[in-house]
Amino acid sequence: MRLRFEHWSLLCRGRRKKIIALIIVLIFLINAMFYVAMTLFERVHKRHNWNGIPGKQYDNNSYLDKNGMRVIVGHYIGGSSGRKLPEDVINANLYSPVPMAGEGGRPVEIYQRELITAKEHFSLHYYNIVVSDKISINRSLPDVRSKSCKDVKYDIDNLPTATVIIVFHNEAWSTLMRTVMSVIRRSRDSLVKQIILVDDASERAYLGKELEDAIIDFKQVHLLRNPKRTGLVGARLLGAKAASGDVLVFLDAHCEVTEGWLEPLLERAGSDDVFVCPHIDLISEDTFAYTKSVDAHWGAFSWRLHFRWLAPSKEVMDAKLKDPAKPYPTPTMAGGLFAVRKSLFWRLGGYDEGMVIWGSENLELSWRAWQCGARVEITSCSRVGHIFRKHSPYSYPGGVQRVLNNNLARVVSVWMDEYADFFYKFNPHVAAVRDDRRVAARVELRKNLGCKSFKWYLDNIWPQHFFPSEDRWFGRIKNDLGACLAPNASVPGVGGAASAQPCHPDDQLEGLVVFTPKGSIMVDVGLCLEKGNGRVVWRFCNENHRQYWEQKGPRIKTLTGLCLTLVTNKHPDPSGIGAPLTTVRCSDDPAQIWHFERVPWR
Ligand code: UD2
Ligand code: MN
Repeated sequence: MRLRFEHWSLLCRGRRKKIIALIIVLIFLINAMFYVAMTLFERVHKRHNWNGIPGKQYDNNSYLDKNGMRVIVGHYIGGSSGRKLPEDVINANLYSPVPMAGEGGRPVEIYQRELITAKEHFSLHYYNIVVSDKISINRSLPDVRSKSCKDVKYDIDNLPTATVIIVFHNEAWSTLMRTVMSVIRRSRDSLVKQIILVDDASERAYLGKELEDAIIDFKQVHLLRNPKRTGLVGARLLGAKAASGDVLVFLDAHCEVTEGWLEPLLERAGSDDVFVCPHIDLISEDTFAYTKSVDAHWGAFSWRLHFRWLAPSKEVMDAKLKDPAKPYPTPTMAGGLFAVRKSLFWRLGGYDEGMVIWGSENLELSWRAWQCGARVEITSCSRVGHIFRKHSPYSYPGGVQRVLNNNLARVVSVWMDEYADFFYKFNPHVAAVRDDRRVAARVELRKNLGCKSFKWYLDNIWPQHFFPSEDRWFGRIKNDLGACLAPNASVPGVGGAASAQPCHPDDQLEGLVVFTPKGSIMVDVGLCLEKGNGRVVWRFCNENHRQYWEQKGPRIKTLTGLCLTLVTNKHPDPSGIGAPLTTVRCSDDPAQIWHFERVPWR
């Protein structure tokens, strides 16, 4: 019996070993299968999500607004000019269209093996040149106009003619030619008198004879060469001087116009003293997909004069609802895409030739238009796609900051009156290059044209503005515990839950707020303090009663009498920095006591 048992247990041990071995083999197999599956998944995933290239993520320079529109913050963002690449690469035109790629404005995917080249060449233009080179310069695009726009009938025979002006510096061959071909394909011949390309002293070989050969068959296309690099203002002026059409239509060199784009521009520009802009849609810098941008937006600017897209006034939104095809006013234009009667362009002084390379000329033109009796408008019926980039790819002779600050100082000194003092006070690096003698001719122009004041412009054209003014309180609102009322510094311009922030010195705009006579507590780019459900938030100002506050002694109250309070329990910082804001019944709690420290704004 005993013997038998030992036998049995021996037998069992042998079997157990086999089972254990089998389990180990199984685990190994499952692991191997899992690994293979993961690798395959990753490969497929990578092909669909091209995430290795700078500019893919949204950051402080672009964000998704409440309508899901990607808002690009329009100011200079540095970047290298791609000069590290070998000369033969920089000068090569690798356009080689793949059938159907990007047709209908669809995104283009590239193969894994092309990713490295795309990454390496990205800084040449700050868009995906490998994708652009695969898309035909004659690709089709969707017609994204609303029905009411498609229904408009134009009196074609009586429309003025256009000269389309496209300036470029070191642009890619395929994007430049796609811009030109889209204009040729999607405009009535009778309406386009000329297409003038102005080469702003490009250095790329493919923009020489190769470009000349590409346009030789199109008699209406003319190529002018700027003998010396001036920047876009000088180049556009060169084009405008050669224009024979009635209306000048300016485009950037990486645009694609869509069906019916020209008629609404010509009709409006021909009938009034107006600079009229198309509705700008988005061409992705990664995939070149054409995406419709949000239906209503207008152009404005921040305290530091960076261009921003914002939601239009309620009045404009209501008018748009009634008649979506009607052009609507905008405080400023983005700069690149607009139409204007040639006679009006010159009568108002063309462009400020002292503005070089890039930047601020869009503000200058917009303010000049409005202050001197003309208008700036957007028409949703003209849809043009543009590649918005995160970085500027070119060189800035003389230094980026010098160029940008010089341009800014010119526009500020000529047009902003007392608001120039506000700007210079908080932007000493621009004030340092200010030289009002150099803008004497533009000041003279302003006088001769009998233009209105900047205050008139803000009060009448952009009454929703968030700048300080004579009747608005401006300064720092500091809690008794030590922290300040300001939007969260890491998400500028987008709002979100409000919390107490570190206080800043007097000369830093980040810590300053405007308190209007109506009761809005507002900060840069039009964010207002709003009583949310429970927590207080920063939201785009919308004249809702939740955005009105009253100062009662050292307390800030809602219209229903609740007190603005720091939630300090469980909060580690004794000054309250980082503590959320809420509204509760008023008490003696120091978390409800605020000090109003006025800061002179000029
Ligand atoms: C926006 C405008 C742009 C201009 C700029 C401010 C849109 C869609 N674009 O920036 O037109 O108003 O704000 O200055 O509204 N270029 C030259 N020479 C140079 C530099 C640029 O010819 O030295 C050309 C360039 O090739 C392009 C155009 O100027 O065709 C505008 O430059 P951008 O595309 O870099 O400007 P963007 O769109 O960032
Ligand atoms: Mn552009």
